[in-house]
Amino acid sequence: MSLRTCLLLLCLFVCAATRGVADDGYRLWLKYDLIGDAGQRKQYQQAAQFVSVSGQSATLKAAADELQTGLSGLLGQPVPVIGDAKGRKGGIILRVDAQAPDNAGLGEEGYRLYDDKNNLVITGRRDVAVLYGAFALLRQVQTRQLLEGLKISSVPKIQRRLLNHWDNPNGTVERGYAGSSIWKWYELPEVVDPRYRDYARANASVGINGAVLNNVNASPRLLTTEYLHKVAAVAGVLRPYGQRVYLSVFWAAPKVIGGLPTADPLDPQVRQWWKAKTDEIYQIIPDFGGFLVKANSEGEPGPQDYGRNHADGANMLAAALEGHDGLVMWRAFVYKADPKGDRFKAASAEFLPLDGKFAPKVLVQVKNGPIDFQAREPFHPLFGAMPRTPLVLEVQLTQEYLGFATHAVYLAPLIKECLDSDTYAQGKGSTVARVVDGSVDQHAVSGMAGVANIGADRNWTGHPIGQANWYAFGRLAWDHTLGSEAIAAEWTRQTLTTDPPAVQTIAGLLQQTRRIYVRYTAPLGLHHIMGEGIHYGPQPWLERSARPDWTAIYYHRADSVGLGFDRTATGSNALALYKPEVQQLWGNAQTIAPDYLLWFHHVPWRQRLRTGRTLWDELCTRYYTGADSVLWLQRQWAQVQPKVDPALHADVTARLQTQYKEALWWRDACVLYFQTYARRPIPAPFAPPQRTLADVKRLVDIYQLR
Ligand code: GCW
Repeated sequence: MSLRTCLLLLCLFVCAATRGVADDGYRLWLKYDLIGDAGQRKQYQQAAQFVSVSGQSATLKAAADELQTGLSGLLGQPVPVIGDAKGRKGGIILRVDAQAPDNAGLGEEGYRLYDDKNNLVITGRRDVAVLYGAFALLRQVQTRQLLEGLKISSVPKIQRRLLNHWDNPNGTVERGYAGSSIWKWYELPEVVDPRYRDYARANASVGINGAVLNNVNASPRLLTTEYLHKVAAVAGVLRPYGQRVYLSVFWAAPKVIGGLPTADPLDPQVRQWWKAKTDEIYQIIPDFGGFLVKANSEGEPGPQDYGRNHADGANMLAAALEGHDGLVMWRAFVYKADPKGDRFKAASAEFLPLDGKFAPKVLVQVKNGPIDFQAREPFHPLFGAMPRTPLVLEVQLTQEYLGFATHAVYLAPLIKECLDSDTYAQGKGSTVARVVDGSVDQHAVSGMAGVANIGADRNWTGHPIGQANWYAFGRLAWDHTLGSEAIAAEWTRQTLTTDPPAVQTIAGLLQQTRRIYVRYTAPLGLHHIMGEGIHYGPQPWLERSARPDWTAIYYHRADSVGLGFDRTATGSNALALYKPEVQQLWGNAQTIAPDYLLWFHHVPWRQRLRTGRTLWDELCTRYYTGADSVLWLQRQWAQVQPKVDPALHADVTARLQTQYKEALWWRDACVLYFQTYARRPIPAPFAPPQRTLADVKRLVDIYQLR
């Protein structure tokens, strides 16, 4: 960028900042607004007088550009990008150095930032590491950390840190609540929306290094030559930012687009078709990341259609990838309709026998919990139970069961709860995080996937707070030891305000949002009691559906005696899938943490819990206090009003109003419905709902109308 353009940009930034132009959220956490405090600004100005970069790669250019744009915006001074610093001081030096002994432990992507007394140095063994370091430096400035004496070294704990888009070729997004897909397939490859680059910048800034572009309920279209060229155009934008593209594959593609009579993974023609298709992909997209597969799940075709198993299918794709640097991520989200069974155990039944049978290029991708992205789930029993198979942790950032883009739910606490759970696979400390990063079983590959909450809405995620979930996913995939409230504070400082008390208030409220959501929707371990199909609003009365395990009564098992799914030895015994230590933790209704109680026990309404209340009273208490807590969220949010952009503040305020209204639906629907079994009054000090169960049913059943 020339000095003139730089000055022009600067002028635009300053004007925007001083005129108070409404923040439409497009810039996410990469705002780079001028630092208001002149004294503070000066300190940074002295340390960032230029950016020096030797080397020409697109990635280094992206790093230098980002520093230039970011720092000139933040500091209100031109920040020229120069070649060799030639002994100059007071700048930022980008240095790729694979030989430096201090860089030895950094791997491909790890970076170091340090103050060498003359300049700030960003170094790593590869260009992409320097790019991550550049974003880390910008984060330091945006969060107002001191640069003097800076010394940071950071290496990702997980290798494949991927967003999974559930985007369809027609532009819709399955379970997407932020508008249509950002991928404009009909316009590609000729028209390349500049937005793709901003997407790539955002991903890189939090360390995300790949994206599965299409829905796991996959269209075969993406594998056609025509579409591969479109995919290549997106890959071209993502590449300088260290991201590779991946595709979800439709299992029956050899039939649908290959014209073969079968998609049997052991059929030589089918194998040949995939091999040729994979070779073609790598010709068009040389750094293609690999395949994600949903097979024999929820009606999708798969190897079982031909009497084969998941390993046969996955290994066939792995064979097709031989000679290429790509992986297969085979999803474990499978469950057969069985009215007598327990869906909790379904994936284990199919996958445990296959441990050790997968080819080295295969990872099995497992959702955080055994059912389906509920507001709270125990960790999936496959974690720690398949030592010979690398497992990818899949979490959902789009809020399918968590209030769409209407409810404020910051998900880092949910993700952390899973990551920090101890599987006891190799004794104490074998957390899900350590199973996934490969350290428990010494796997060479590792991955974590977040189902994206991104759409074409101007602010990307619909709910402004949803941006924090994209952010937190990347940060946790890079380093699962980070704390969720610390991440919230970091995001807030870059996105909403740097005012310390306001940051504290916002991070504090974010940290509570998921707990609050659980309390007014599904407290004490209730799960899957939401609206049928749409997965929005309460529908605990749902007793008939296309499959029994899509109803609500299958899961809550309310009767005149009590509530909850007995998964101990007297019930489905799903608990036996866990190691003895975990069984001990959850096996006893008296000692289990109340948050997990009804996941594992059918508890009498009058039984007294650890909290001192009976089950019924505790249930009501949680529904009522949960809904009340939304008012607390509103008050906390109101407090920070002077410190946050007015348009953005108003948007969140309005969404919090909807959230409260719907929290009351949930509360009233659930207490009134469960009361028909418990036959107990709503305990003091709570007032019984003013409406009847029929009233609330009418209200929420509207959402079931097509
Ligand atoms: O939770 C279910 C969703 C489906 C989704 C499926 C999956 C993509 O309701 O919409 O399909 O999970 O994860 O495969």
